[in-house]
This record gives sequence, structure tokens and C-alpha cells, in this order.
Amino acid sequence: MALERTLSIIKPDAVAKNVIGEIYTRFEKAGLKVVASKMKQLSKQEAEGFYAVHRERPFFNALVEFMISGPVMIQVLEGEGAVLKNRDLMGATNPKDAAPGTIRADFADSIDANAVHGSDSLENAAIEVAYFFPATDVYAR
Ligand code: RTP
Ligand code: MG
Repeated sequence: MALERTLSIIKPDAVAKNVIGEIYTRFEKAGLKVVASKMKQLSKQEAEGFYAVHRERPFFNALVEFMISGPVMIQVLEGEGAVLKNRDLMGATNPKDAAPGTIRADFADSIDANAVHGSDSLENAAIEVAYFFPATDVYAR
């Protein structure tokens, strides 16, 4: 497996629940390193741009409103097979379908307030990392 980078966002619901540290611990225990991070209140424009692929979906407005409802914690995770590894740690989009022990099973309340975002492919990971971090703010470790 190759060394990869992926973009992770701890969404406003999980930030409000004060579980940033618990979620970071899961990344670290799985062998993923935090190589960039920042807390940010997204603007509507930033959230719309980030989720632009979903623009035509019925849930788009609700998704954007939720993502700007409070600050998020944004990080770049690095490790072997980081994209898929992070998606496995996250669990299914709807917490009702998320496997026990996954982040969404343990911390998400609903399909809308579902605790975390993770890039879904290596190609999208590169686009999403660049959306939030200039290359000089990502630290190889
Ligand atoms: P994310 O992009 O946030 O990591 O989530 P995901 O890949 O698991 O799911 P995706 O299909 O990319 O959808 C993005 C977010 O939109 C909300 N959603 N709502 N009501 C619905 O049917 C529905 N489907 C998706 C979720 O909050 C999801 O995380
Ligand atoms: Mg997605």
C-alpha cells in the first residue's frame, strides 16, 4: 500500500460535543498522522464550494447550513492507504448503518449531523487538501 494523504473534517456537531481529542486518538491509533490542522468557521461560500459535487442533490442546502452552524476542525491525515483507512474509521454516512466502534456509530446523531467528513478517493483527497491548505502548511512526517 502507498503512503497517502486525505482530508478529514470534524463537523460542527462533534466539535460541539467536545470529542475532537477522542477522534484524533482514533486516527493516531490506526496509524494516521495529523500533518496539518486548523479550526475554522466556514463561510457559506466556502461550504458550498467544498460540497459543489452535491449542488444538485436535495440535501445540498441542509448540508451547507449544517456545515456553517459552528466551527469545524479540518485536518490532513497521512499514512498507508490513508483514504480508505479514514473512511473505515468513519463508518457509513447514516449512523444507523455505521458499524459498531466507528466514529459515526459512536458520535453521530443523524445522517445530517454525522460527525466527520473524509475524502472518498485519492483524486478527491488531493483536491480537498488543496482547497483548505497551501502546500507549505502541510508537514511531511
Ligand atoms: P462526507 O462527504 O461528509 O464525508 O459524507 P459521505 O461521503 O459519507 O456522504 P456523501 O454522499 O458525500 O454526502 C455528503 C453529506 O451529505 C449528507 N447527506 N444527506 N439526506 C440524505 O440522503 C443525505 N445524503 C447525504 C450527509 O451529511 C453526508 O455526510
Ligand atoms: Mg462524501
